[in-house]
Amino acid sequence: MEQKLKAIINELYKKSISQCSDRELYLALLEFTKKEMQGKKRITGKKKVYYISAEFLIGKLMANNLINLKLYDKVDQVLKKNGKSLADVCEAEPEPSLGNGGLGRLAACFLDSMATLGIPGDGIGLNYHFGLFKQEFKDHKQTAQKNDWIESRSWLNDTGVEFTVAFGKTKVKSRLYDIDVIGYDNGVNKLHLFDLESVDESIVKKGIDFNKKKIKQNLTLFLYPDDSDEAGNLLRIYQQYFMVSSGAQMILKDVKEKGIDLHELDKHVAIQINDTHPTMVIPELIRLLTENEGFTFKEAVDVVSRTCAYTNHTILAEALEKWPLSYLEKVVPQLVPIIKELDRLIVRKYRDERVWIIDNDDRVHMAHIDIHFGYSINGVAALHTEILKASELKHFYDIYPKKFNNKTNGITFRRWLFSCNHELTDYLSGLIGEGFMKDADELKKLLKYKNNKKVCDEIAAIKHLKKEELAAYIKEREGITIDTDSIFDIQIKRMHEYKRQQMNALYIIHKYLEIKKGKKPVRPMTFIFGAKAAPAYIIAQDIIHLILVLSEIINNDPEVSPYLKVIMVENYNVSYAERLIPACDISEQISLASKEASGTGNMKFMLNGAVTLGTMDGANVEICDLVGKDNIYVFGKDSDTVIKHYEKADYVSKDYYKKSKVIKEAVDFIVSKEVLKIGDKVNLKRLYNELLNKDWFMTLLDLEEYIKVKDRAFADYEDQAAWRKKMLVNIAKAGFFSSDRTIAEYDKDIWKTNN
Ligand code: 26Q
Repeated sequence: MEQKLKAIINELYKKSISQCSDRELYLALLEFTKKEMQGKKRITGKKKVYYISAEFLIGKLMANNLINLKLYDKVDQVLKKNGKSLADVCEAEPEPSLGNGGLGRLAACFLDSMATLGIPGDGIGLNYHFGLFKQEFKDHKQTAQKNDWIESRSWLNDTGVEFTVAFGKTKVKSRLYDIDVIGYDNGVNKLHLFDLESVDESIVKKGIDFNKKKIKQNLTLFLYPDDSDEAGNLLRIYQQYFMVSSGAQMILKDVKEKGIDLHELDKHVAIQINDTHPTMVIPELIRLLTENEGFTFKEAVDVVSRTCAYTNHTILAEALEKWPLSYLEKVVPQLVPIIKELDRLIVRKYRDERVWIIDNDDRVHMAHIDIHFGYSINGVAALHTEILKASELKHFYDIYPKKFNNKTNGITFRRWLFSCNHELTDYLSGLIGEGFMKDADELKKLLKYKNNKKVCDEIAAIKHLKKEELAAYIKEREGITIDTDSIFDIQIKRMHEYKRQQMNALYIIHKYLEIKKGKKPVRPMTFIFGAKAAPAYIIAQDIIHLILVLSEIINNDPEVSPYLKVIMVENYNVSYAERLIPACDISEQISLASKEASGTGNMKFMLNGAVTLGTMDGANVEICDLVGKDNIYVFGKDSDTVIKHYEKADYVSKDYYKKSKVIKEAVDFIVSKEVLKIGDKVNLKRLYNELLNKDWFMTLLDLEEYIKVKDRAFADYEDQAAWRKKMLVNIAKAGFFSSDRTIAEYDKDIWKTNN
């Protein structure tokens, strides 16, 4: 390995390793690693999975590819010998941002697990040149810049393969770029990213502004541009169709090249549809089979329905896509007759209008297409699937009980333990052997050390080390000093009202007011947030503003800052998560019960020895079942209660505000003189009014109990022996949340690639 790498470096730079910069070494390692992956076997089999998704939040790839090639330690040693650090070299990689959050990161974890388990499974997505925006803070507000991540040398391989995609009479060319996905100690699958041949980066002027109507130039520039107006929504549909048409053409080409009869498509292909964003793949396949392959409509519908499966990631009504028929007529007129025919099939069969595809307002319910014309519908955590069956998709469950199934999400331990926390990984290997690296369930072996003080202390020492590393990084990046003996309380996820970052902010205000009144915490507290808000989501911007203003006030108040620090990290992304998660003491998972389909950050924190503070929502329920009530802090109304409030429309936030002095004080502080001196009245007043008069996600409903339980968690932290035991139990029980387990379940129940 050493010779190969040196040869590449010599060829590129005519230098020795020690003379190279980290950036030069990164480019050399890129070439080396790509070659190594090319030398690995392509995973093949009778049946292949295509995981189609508008997002693949892959993060930086170097460290993970080396880990999966089992070359990380060797490369690390070679560089060390020459006075270099592999971790520093890996930093030189630009980070793609081809996703918003959980849904996109899940797709990336699944690719890793499919390759690791040797399941033939490729990803299909889009090659967004500027990804999701890069977040910058100015005047305590979020601004958006482009993330220009594609370099002349990158993980992308230009395949030269092209397809034509038609939007009615307008035709564009798509070009296929592939990224190799290497399994842990296994072969390679591929992530296929389609790009617009005629894309023009130069139409982006200031920030992320560009002409949304210039489809032939803009189609693959950004992930999810502003969808608040018609042009933005149309662009989303253009992107979705571009992705599915290219993908469908590629799949049919692959299958035909293998000499397979397309009538047997379902025996050779499973297409997993990641949320409704790729739903048009169903009518598109039907179109291709009938127009080009001589299928009757019925034959096409039958085989496609046996090939496609759908994963639901949300019950939020506003996130379930319903496109006006007129939009589809404008963008993809060729699909409209097919969608109408599919709707007619359903209308003929079922009188219940709630299951029709096209509603009375002529909106097309994308999920309904997936449910009727796919063979599997899965939720992403046990509670979520139960809610789908019992309420959100009940009418469909009544028709197709057998199609519904649960696949509780998971995370790849290669990234979320081995790569981001070498120290803990090495320690665990020394203690319980390396078996857990291939079989995550073996983490359970740790349980026998539950009452072993030495082991618990050693795990706590690793936590402290990771806190020191994070503190140094935050000092450098954000310019804020934090006390590494303080408790690190972390909430990192998309900014959304249902996730209730505002509730956490109200707790912080409450603590601030307590300190001002003379009630000092026994130990300093550090609150860290990381989140991007969708540019058009006004209240989410307001919450970011509040947190940034609080941070300014609190961190600069000499009376308070020794006890309290608030940090909102700039441009939170996968790499930042990899530093934050190993350093966390308390993991904030405080969504309104029933609203968080699963959560996956909760699993990453647990695996790294943080204790969850959460509601009985999403996968928190399963975490609670696994670790037991002593090892998690649960609060808040349960999902049944919340769902009933919505049904009866009887939640009035002002009642809670009036009833509780603590709540009133905290909420009023948002528009207090102190805050308005620094903050923007428009944002703060709007947020204040929202909480008081609407509070759709019931922040005030759970606030008092949140304060109580969070205070208890902080107090419990002082019994370090007991806390360390909780850490250990959390790590030991995290094996269930390996995405290898999740993917094995998808394969056994849905894809059946081994049949
Ligand atoms: C839809 C229509 C128009 C514009 C944007 C969107 C849109 C964009 C992104 C809708 C949804 C998303 C992202 C959703 C997401 O990340 N969901 C998360 O998926 C995770 C993986 O299953 C779960 O763990 C989380 O609970 C869920 O919130």
